[in-house]
Amino acid sequence: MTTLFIADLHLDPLRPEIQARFSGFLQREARQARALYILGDLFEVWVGDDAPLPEYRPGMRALRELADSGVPVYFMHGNRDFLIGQRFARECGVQLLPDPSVINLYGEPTALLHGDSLCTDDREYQRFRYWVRKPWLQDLLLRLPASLRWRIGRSIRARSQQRTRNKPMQIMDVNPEAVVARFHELGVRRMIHGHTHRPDRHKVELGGNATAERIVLGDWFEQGSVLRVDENHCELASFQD
Ligand SMILES: [Mn+2]
Repeated sequence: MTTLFIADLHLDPLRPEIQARFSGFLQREARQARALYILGDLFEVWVGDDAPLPEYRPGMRALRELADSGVPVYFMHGNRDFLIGQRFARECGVQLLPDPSVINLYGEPTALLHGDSLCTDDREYQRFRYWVRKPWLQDLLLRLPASLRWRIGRSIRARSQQRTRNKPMQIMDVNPEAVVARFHELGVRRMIHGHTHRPDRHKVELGGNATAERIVLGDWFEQGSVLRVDENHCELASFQD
């Protein structure tokens, strides 16, 4: 049986076609899977488990149905939906995974990350990440009225879109030294992440004669993107509905 990895769907009321693609994926391919891992940025904006947009509900229901059908579903925070918490996990039947996590994937220790922690050249973003990942700051945010949180969430998104447009592509990608350091730190030879929206499989030199593989999942803006892994195969694929 196949284990599936997806990331960066960026579900948003403005893009109903992604919602449809996601529901179809959960109702068909994912039903046959051994497990599904969602490596962050499932939602474009998430301001707290008490205040999902009504448009997010069908996706949440489809996740719950998948989990109820017996497929384990794991969720890791992205930089957009880092405020997802235990209530969401309970409601959708998913298990929250810390970033990074190392899993045993058919005998191969494999690191899972959202990927933003590897983009160390983007100092401005790393400062932002440092603060918003603080539990005390998140608690504080979650105590604000939901309407205010939505205002903050939307303005952060608008600012980040504006900054992203002005940044060189290189700065937005992973830093090669940060990648090698993370491989050593986690003691693995395979890493799977999303975030950069540059689906690819990279061979990484770890020094000595050691090599590793870094697999980058794609976003779902124009198509679905999924990594399928079983005992013998590892396939990074995109699909239309
Ligand atoms: Mn991201």
